[in-house]
Amino acid sequence: MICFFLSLFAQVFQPGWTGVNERTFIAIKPDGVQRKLVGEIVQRFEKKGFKLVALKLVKASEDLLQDHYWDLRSKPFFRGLISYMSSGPVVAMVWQGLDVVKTARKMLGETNPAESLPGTIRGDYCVDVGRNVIHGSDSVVSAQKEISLWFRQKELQHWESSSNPWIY
Ligand code: DAT
Ligand code: MG
Repeated sequence: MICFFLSLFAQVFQPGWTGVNERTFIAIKPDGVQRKLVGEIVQRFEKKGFKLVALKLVKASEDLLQDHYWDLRSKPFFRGLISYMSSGPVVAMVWQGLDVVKTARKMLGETNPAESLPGTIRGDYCVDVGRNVIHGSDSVVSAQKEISLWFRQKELQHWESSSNPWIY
């Protein structure tokens, strides 16, 4: 048990994953791609001041999606969710910055678009919980798990953003 908490602590507080180096996994779902929302959504994260670390257009396998949504496997909507998420390409991304996990969730809005405020992505661009256009990690631990599921280490770019001194 102690080992588990030590390894969890080490995972969450490893130097590359906190403060301005915090990372989150964001995916524009197949409906977001079909509805031509990719540019608009990427722009929101860029303009906010977060740094793009990885981006790819992928058709996710059912195996990957089952791992990704493992916590929801007993929900009645699970099959529908997997089939919707595998129905077309998804834009998978990693964004980095101070408090990016929490802030990105605010930018997304609530799970149900009807409860999402105007100004949020789900509040502005969708109406149905089953077609809510975007995914964002709900914690730093989930972000680490999701980034490692969707990306290989070498796909994560290390680069200095020239706007850093104007953001921090
Ligand atoms: P979120 O995507 O806000 O983290 P979640 O992790 O609870 O929400 O659920 C994952 C996705 O599953 C969600 O984005 C849309 C779908 N979903 C959740 N609740 C649903 C419901 N009641 N009916 C249909 N789909 C649902
Ligand atoms: Mg979730």
